[in-house]
Amino acid sequence: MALNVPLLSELYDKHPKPAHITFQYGTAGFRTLGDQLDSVLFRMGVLAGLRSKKLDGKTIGVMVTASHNPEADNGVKLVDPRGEMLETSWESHATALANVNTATEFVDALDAFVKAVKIDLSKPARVVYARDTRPSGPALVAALEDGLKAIGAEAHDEGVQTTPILHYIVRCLNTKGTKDEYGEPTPDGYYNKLATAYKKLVGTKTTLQPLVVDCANGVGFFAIEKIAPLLDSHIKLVPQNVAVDTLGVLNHACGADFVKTQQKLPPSLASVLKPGERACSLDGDADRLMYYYLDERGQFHMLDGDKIAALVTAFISDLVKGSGLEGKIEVGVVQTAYANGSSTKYMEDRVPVRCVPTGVKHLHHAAEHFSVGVYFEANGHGTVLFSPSCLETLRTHEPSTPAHATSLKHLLSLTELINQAVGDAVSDMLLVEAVLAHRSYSGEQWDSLYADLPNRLVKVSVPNRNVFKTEDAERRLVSPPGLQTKLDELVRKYEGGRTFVRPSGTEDVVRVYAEARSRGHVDELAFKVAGIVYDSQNGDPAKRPREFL
Ligand code: G16
Repeated sequence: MALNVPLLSELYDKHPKPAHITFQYGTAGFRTLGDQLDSVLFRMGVLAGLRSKKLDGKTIGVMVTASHNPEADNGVKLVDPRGEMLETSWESHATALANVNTATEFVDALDAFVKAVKIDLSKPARVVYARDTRPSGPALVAALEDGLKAIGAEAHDEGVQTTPILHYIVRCLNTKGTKDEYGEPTPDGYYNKLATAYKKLVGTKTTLQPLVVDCANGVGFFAIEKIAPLLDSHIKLVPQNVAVDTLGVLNHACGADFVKTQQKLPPSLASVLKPGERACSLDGDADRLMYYYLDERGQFHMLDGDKIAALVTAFISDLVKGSGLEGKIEVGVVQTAYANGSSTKYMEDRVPVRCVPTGVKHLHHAAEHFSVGVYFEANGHGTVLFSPSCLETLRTHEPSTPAHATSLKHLLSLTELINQAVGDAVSDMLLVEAVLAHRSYSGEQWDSLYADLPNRLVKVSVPNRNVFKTEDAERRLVSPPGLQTKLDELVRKYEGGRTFVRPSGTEDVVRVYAEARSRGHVDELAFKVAGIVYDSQNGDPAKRPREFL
């Protein structure tokens, strides 16, 4: 069977590539202004079909989202059969296809690709897709559908969903009828699975105070609306920032990325959250989660991905001990360079810890090496993976005491509650709430597990972020030459100082991270580093952002 060249060429011509743009499959797929992505969506439809054919007709997912980015951006990423990110080796094929300039080049590139990776075109292609609430979404989905048609894929539209629900559905569809069956492949199946596991896990524990949930004015609101009634009286969710139909407000002055980067309360919550209360923020596609609380004096305190990882790791480690499985199940943690130094120390004193480059794909794969792999990025993106052998151990273990049996039951509920496909803000939120209920922790008690080193994240715009290359899990720059030496000299002047610079894979900026013993020092360090980065690329002092001076 051959490619349908006439159909591919005809539909290709409906989706011309904008001149002078080079697309790149980045940290989480393609991301840029939504109105520039039409051609990319068409091509990713074709590629998703080919990926499915290559994997013998397994269902591939396509998510149209730009997650935490501003509303005008959009993006697309492919989801592999177990609900994980696209295999890295295919990212370069995606980039190559996104950048060809004519229908002939496109068909030739497809043909060469099909031969090179040995795709049997007679195999079926199955693709399921969804989008977030961005206004550019429907048109991009139409372009995607043309791509799916051009490759002859059997396609299913899940409409507007959170990113983790799409990942969940992909995993369910591909495991249906196998021993690894993951659940009912529908959004309702997802909500029921999580709600049931949550209620089992918290049982008769005292109900916590209502939880304020900042939905970032995005699709997360739909998920909160759906799951809240299924939780009965076990927890009351109070959704805020729910203006999903209002233009211009998605992720604007709210959401997980705002909280993490600004380290403050979304202004819209100022009149909602009272001293002593906790709240959380989702991001635009509900795959990140950030917690915070106001102390008795009304002071804001952030509980980020590192704090979530610490809370969850300690809880799971105690359950493993409590069920008599110590030595048989190893709990490990995966972090990135953004992890606060204090969190790394807290973890290393308890469990093995690995540091990997930014991007869920890196964390996910590293976490698979542990029986229970807890992975969280400081930005609130993460989950906990239970290995197949760990699941087997949990299912077959004979507890020798009632206390062992209770801990084992809780561990089994956790395997149902925690999304095994990808980081998931709603699943993670219920996980945190369950642990808080078990521990009887307030936000303040949770926060006291360790004290964060003051830190700051700064974005620097440069003409070409691709000149920045890193090594050592992104902790050191190898290019531009000489820059790392300057950073080393600078950071030595700050007690407890640490800094690194890396190009973002989702925004057209270079990110600067810094931490030090005091707030004053860390701000100074971060802005000095940002200034050095800016000067190394722009050379126009007149345009230097004021805060870098
Ligand atoms: C995506 C990735 C995350 C990553 C984040 C920022 O998150 O899935 O793993 O931490 O981008 O990446 P970068 O610093 O390279 O821009 P999201 O929530 O935007 O999909």
